[in-house]
Amino acid sequence: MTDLVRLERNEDIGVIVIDHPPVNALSSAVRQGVIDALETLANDLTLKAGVLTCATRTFVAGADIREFDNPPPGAKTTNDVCRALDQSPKPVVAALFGTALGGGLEIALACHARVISPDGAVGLPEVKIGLLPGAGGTQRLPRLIGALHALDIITSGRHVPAAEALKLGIVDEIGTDHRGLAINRARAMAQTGEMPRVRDLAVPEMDRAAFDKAADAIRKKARGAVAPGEAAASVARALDVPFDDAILAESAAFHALRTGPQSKALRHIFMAERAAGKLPPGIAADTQPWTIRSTGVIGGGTMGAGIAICIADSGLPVTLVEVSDAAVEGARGRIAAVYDRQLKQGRLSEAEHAHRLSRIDFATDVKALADADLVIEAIIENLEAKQDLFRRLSAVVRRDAVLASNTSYLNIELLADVVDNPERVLGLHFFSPAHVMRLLEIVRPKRLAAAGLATALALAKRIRKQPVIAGVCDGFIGNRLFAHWRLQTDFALEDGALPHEVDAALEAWGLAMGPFAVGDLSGLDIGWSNRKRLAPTRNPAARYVPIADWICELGRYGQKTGAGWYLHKDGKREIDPVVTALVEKASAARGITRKPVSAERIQLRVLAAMANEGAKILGEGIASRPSDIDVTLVHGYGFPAWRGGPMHAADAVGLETILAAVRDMYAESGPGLEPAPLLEQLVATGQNFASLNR
Ligand code: T1G
Repeated sequence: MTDLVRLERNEDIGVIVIDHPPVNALSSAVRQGVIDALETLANDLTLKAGVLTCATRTFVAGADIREFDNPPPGAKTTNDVCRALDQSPKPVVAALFGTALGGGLEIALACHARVISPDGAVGLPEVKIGLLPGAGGTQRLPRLIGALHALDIITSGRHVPAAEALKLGIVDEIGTDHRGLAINRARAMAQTGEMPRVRDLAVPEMDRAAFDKAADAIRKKARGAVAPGEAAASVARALDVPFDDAILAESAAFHALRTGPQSKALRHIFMAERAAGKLPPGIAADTQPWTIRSTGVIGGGTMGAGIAICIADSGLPVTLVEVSDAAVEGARGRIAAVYDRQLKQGRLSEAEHAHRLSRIDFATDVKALADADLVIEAIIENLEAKQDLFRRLSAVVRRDAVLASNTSYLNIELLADVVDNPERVLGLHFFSPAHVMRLLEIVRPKRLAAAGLATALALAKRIRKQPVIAGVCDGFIGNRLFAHWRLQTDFALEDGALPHEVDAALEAWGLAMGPFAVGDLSGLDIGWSNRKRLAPTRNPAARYVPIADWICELGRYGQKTGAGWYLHKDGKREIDPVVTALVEKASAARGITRKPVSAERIQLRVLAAMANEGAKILGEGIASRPSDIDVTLVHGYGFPAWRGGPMHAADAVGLETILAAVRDMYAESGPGLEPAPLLEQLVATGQNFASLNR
């Protein structure tokens, strides 16, 4: 045994305890320790049975992701642990709690029974990091709960709460004293001699056509991600391939995915998410956050209502302030509609529905926030209005109350200027719908106290948001990159592509929906204002000032006719010939000879524009590391996670190629698209963005 795994004794039961904080990840040393403990259990005549459990806060949360790039040579695998359990001469019962995930659930499935604590959950989330369960999960789970349920759990990667796990048959019992229950169950099994092995069970009969249909739907929904389809194929093998052969095929598929680009990208995002949630270099890692007990939100429109819901969902009380009783009723209605829908969908119980609503109070005077620890404004995107509000708040709330703005691009420094204590002013940029989108840009003005930043990170964790710290600039990180992404798609129109060709190119690249199709959701006229804002503030000589007007002409057409880029019929989109003719007419009027634009060129230029702007953001100190930019685009803008974000994807293409594309774009489109000095420096020194992630 290693010091990460110990064998405790409870009379005639050997309790194997894994103790590898923080999540008991199955590292090579832990796997070896469990195998050694099972051997001791098998050879100790005073022990009649075993229990497998963990110390600290959770049962094993999976194999150790940090080992995947360089697996220790000759180390025992998780499959070896499962084989040792299969070969155990004595029953072993798993005592689950916290989140028993991935390899953790797989070793539990190789045990002879499983008990779980009431607040525990199980899952096989490997697809979320571009893998499939590689230690028998695709073979044992179908044998326990049927192939269709197993297919859903394995290809969605979702967590299964204890009650559902019991109902499905993944676990045998639920109990607060999960370890005591497991000991009793192990002792009883030793006495009766029963020790069923999941591998020996037959997969329950089911409708194969239904399974195949579900598997096909999963492949279609994966939008370019390969792991879900591979996982489905492995589950299918449980239906008609002998167990040991299917295990070999599962292992082969696992290793092919582990060494492939998509899993590397998804593991990069997994680690990047956690890095982004930490205080940046230069601030003491143990900086304590201020205490947040009560909060206020000002403005009950779509954003303000969504932010209030986030806060209430986290268990904190929130007072939403609007300008009038009528506006309060509007906000109340927006909030109730969200919770009523969740109740109807079965996502909330009646009691929880009432609880959450009870946490939200309403007022029409900011004086109601006098005791709030944190106030977030979500009023009109107008600097003067926000400054006026901050002046009034400064006179009402406590001097140490955090004042945050949800602005999506205004200069937070100018808000800090007007309050009595600028150290507690920052930006909390939520993404619409605020109660759904995970990204939260924490915008850090120069005078923000370290504890203020720590407070924002702690709040993000509490309201289950993915934080990214951004410096103050026009558009912070996400909107700044997005503006350049959209500029390239408009340039593609001018060069000769049609809207549906641009959408098709980017959807083939992994986007859920192309930019013009997205535009149709909000209406042609929306969003052009963002483009117009970008163009004149940069350089009137640049090419994109005229195109901003050109695109706005189309926007006005959309406004007038209510048309979109597409005709939408029965949930399908078709090209609108009127709009296509408009695009061609606008080009002709500008004397542009349109020529076909390849999907590859559209994809490369969109990526290159984002990577170049990302390099400028890094050079200006707006983002601490390239992986923060990756997390922003993945969680806020639908960038395909299996490409790892724009900076990781640019590394994968090669920065020389990226820089060459940037230089071409600059030559064609002028100021604002200059190659970033950092990008040129990385190419000149043979480095990449990954070398800057620390
Ligand atoms: N390996 C290594 N480190 C891990 C880890 C893992 N599997 N999971 C978490 N950590 C680290 C994480 O990096 C962070 O470190 C700390 O633990 C707290 O994590 C064979 C091959 C368990 C729900 O995909 O979903 O098993 O930043 O901040 O919010 O078929 O972590 O403190 O240094 O996320 O409370 C499958 C991934 C692996 C689960 C806890 N398992 N982890 O969430 O804490 S593949 C997973 C999570 C596998 C088998 C295959 C979450 C969590 P640091 P945290 P949390």
